[in-house]
Amino acid sequence: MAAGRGALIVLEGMDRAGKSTQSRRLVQALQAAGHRADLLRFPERTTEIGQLISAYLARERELEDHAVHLLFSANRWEHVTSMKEKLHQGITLVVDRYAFSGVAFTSAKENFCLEWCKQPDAGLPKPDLILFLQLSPEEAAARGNFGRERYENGPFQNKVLQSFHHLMKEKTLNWKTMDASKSIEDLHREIKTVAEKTMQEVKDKPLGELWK
Ligand code: T5A
Ligand code: NA
Repeated sequence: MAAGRGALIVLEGMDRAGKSTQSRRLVQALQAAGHRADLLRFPERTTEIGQLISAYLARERELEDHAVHLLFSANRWEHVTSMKEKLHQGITLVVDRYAFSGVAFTSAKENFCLEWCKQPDAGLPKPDLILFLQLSPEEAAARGNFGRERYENGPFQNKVLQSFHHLMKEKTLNWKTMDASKSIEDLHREIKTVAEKTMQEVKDKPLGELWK
């Protein structure tokens, strides 16, 4: 019997919730367990579009708010062909931030509605599982002060969280909220269990399209 497709697993959550730590840890553990798995992250700063985004986040250059939103989306679209190829080859993709960060961050700005923000990402590969790493602002602060990148301030982060909560109401998406205040190892074990269950469940199911 064919091994089936890989799963598309996304990690989202507030800043410093541990998305990058857990994404790396999950890919290592899946590979060690004999699964085929790859790590992706958005923004993917290595492409030309990614370098523009990175300079914007570092405050090295200014970009108009709509324009930068479309660049974040374009940075995902430029990876879609390779993502689909890998998924269909049976490789599970673990993605550190995706369209949900895109929508949550832009819609936290003045004069942006959720619907406008979602449109450019409609049709992207639909995640089979979205893990939302939940951490209180106090616990996040205990993991070190905010850096100097754009968006790293308390009031803006609160608006971002509200936008995430709106997005999580969508029942056609498989959101799972995880308690990110746990130790790295405890959280990892929970995430690995949920991920492997999802991989098993979706291997014979077609890949969906996001927000379509
Ligand atoms: N953005 C992004 C948009 O505006 N539009 C978009 O479309 C997209 C995709 C990108 C920025 O761009 C915005 C959102 C962001 O503002 P980034 O590069 O993803 O930013 O963000 P980073 O600053 O790299 O990452 P975060 O701040 O979000 O942190 P993580 O990845 O959640 O956390 P992590 O794993 O780096 O851990 C943070 C610290 O906590 C410790 C770690 O060791 C580390 O020191 N830690 C723990 N400590 C205790 N217990 C645990 N369980 C811990 N887990 C981690
Ligand atoms: Na990160």
